Amino acid sequence: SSAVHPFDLVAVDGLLTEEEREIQRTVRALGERELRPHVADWFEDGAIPARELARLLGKLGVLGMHLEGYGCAGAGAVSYGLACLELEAVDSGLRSLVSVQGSLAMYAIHAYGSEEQRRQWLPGMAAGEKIGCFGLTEPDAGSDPGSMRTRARRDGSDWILDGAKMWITNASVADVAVVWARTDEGVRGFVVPAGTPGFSAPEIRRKLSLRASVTGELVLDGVRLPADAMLPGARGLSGPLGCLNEARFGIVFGAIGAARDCLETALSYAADRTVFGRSLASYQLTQQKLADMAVELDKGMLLALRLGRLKEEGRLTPEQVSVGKLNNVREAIAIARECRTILGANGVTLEYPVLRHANNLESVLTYEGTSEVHSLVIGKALTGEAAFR
Ligand code: TGC
Ligand code: FAD
Repeated sequence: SSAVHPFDLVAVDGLLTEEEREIQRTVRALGERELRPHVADWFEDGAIPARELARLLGKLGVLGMHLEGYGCAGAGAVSYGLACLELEAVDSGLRSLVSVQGSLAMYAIHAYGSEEQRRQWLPGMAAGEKIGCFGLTEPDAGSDPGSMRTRARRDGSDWILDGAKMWITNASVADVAVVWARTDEGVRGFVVPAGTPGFSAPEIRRKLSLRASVTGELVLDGVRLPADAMLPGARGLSGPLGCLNEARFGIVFGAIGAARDCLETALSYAADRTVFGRSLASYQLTQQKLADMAVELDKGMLLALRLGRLKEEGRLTPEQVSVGKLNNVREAIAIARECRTILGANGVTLEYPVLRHANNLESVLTYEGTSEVHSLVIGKALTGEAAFR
């Protein structure tokens, strides 16, 4: 037929280099071949083969792919974003695995770690042999990480950590946790190997969202660490928040992947489905939904690419990342829900990806800064007034 892909409406491809298109094609092909056939089962079972997946993604080269050295690919920001987009087109849980590994755990060690810490952890994490997690949120401190209670105190030259982290992606499968704790000198980061006495990571079950992703708690009960477990380069809340900028950037692209997958599914379903004697796609009401969704998808993609180019120029600000995260996740979840209506009853099953994406996006709306937090960041930028507290 003469139908065009939504991205072709604004010729998105013309904004990508040949190398970027190649990376996107490679990740998409791997996703279709190795991940999509299993993802509904992983979601339904609430379990993923995390180690195998980490190795597969490590071979693909997407773990810490935007970092330099230590076995990392050193790719550009847009290439990294496109990899996130293609993984999240399969499932937000897979993009989460990559975000937490590369943009949070590895980035923290890369940006703030000592040379020894980088050499010890990064090559294995880039290869997917070692899994990392990032513990900032606590049971009583999510949007306001400054109110964290987890504490690290000195005992001679050692550190002793006490506290609890909650809602931590990859917690129970991690080999290493980057844990943020309050100290006499402000918030500091610690590299905690999973086997350390006093450290445990029970899994959180019964999620209705992001079921193809491992989530857990981190319990720190008198965890003794040597002096060199602390990340020397991070002081204060700007340490963890600096990592969040990286992961949020990946989500700006990733959310577009989930939305694209929903819209592609709805377009093909509407073309094939006959209602009242004609194709569902031929009705004006359906076309209005499809047109509105395609317009929002394209606007979100253009925004992601603009932020990607700014990041490549080293000019991307946290407020700009908030604009992208707020808009693209909010529009992606709206698209997923609208696509669900087009699929009728078929939309509520795991035979189609749309409600799985919509459910996943509930987590994406909340983690990495809720939509309300990003609204307030933008509000502060616009008015100069901080309204967080
Ligand atoms: P505020 O006083 O504004 O700032 C404290 C210090 O931090 C600096 N800062 C930043 N630095 C880098 N990047 C940013 N985006 C930054 N935002 C602030 C700031 O300059 C200051 O530095 P300094 O040197 O003066 O001390 O902080 P606040 O306490 O008022 O809070 C601001 C707020 C609410 C925006 C912030 O706390 C926030 O972003 N809250 C949301 C927390 C969040 O996003 N948590 C996510 C946890 S990780 C996660 O969800 C992983 S899921 C991943 C997956 O599975 O894919
Ligand atoms: P709260 O902060 O209690 O917020 C509750 C509601 O209040 C929200 O709607 C919020 O927007 C609103 N609110 C908060 N402050 C204000 C305000 N000032 N004005 C108006 N409204 C406000 N964290 C990690 O550290 N590492 C991880 O790997 C990780 N993975 C996650 C995986 C999943 C599946 C999920 C669901 C969460 C994960 N998180 C992780 C935690 C996530 O970052 C937090 O859930 C998030 O930051 C929000 O914190 P909270 O849940 O405590 O909600």
